[in-house]
Amino acid sequence: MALLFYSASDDPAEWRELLAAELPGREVRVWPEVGDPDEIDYALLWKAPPGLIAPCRRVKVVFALGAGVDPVLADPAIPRDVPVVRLVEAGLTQGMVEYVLLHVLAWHRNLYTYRYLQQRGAWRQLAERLAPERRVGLLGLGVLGQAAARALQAVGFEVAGWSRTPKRLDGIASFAGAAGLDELLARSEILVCLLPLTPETRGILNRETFAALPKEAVVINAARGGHLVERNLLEALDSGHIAAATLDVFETEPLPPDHAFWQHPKVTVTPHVAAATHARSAAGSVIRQMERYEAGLPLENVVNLAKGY
Ligand code: NDP
Ligand code: OXD
Repeated sequence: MALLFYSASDDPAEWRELLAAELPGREVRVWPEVGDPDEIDYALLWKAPPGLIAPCRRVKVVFALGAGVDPVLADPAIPRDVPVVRLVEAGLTQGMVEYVLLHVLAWHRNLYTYRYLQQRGAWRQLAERLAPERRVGLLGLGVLGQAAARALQAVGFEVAGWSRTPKRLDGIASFAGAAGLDELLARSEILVCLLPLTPETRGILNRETFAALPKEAVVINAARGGHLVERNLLEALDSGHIAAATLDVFETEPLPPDHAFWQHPKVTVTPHVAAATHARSAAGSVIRQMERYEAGLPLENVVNLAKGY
């Protein structure tokens, strides 16, 4: 039997080597070398062209090469009767923790304002606050949200998070559901989005959400571009209600050269790099799930297709 690999952004040669070393007896085929599609029983996909696995009718498990499975589920050819396993791995989590800490601290300690002042040769000491005096709110308290929350808490921030179901996390306030969202927003001076993109969360960073944040809040979106209503953010930045934003993800990627975010003085753009998939640790995580499956053990990190994450 064979595994079919396709990724728009990962090195197939590296993955082939890593997988082949750990999966003796299983052929690793990198698309377009599909061979006999009936021999493909595992598929490992990231941003595959729609319909790519339609001919592979004997696929037993689809592995996503990312944590957010929206690009995989967007393909109507993904079978609905086989498990889709998303990527949960230490490298991805570490990357996101670093990204969130970096950008929360940058805004918290006025890094961009000092840079602006430096460029003008201006020696001006701004009012500084310490982390326990700053409230950070996370949209999403899953694998990445909880890891980021813990890291922010360790620095001393007052951290709260929002999820579909309430959480019990020592020292981290948990809000859930529609009513919980308003409470979370009202107390978030820095808001970090780490939600999956689903029909329920699309457009959640919108005019009403921004209005519910305290004046001069900062917004960090490291989840998906589809969460953000871009024109609403531009309005909120122009009105001054939102002080600044850091955006890693965009509705259109790469961000078009003429997009307003590139030159906006209150926006920091990063090119979808918050948390990259690291082949070595990620391959280990995928192989572990295949071994569980072969041993008849329940798969972990299976996507709930009804919820979309
Ligand atoms: P998880 O599935 O572990 O966590 C998702 C969280 O969002 C859960 O807490 C879940 O609630 C909550 N949630 C989902 N839907 C709703 C809703 N309708 N209302 C309230 N809360 C909701 O995902 P991860 O933490 O692993 O990843 C989060 C996202 O980060 C990914 O989906 C992806 O889009 C993005 N990402 C971005 C990267 C980048 O480089 N920019 C890299 C990796 C991921 P509950 O716990 O109750 O289920
Ligand atoms: C992911 C991503 O979801 O890289 O893993 O965006």
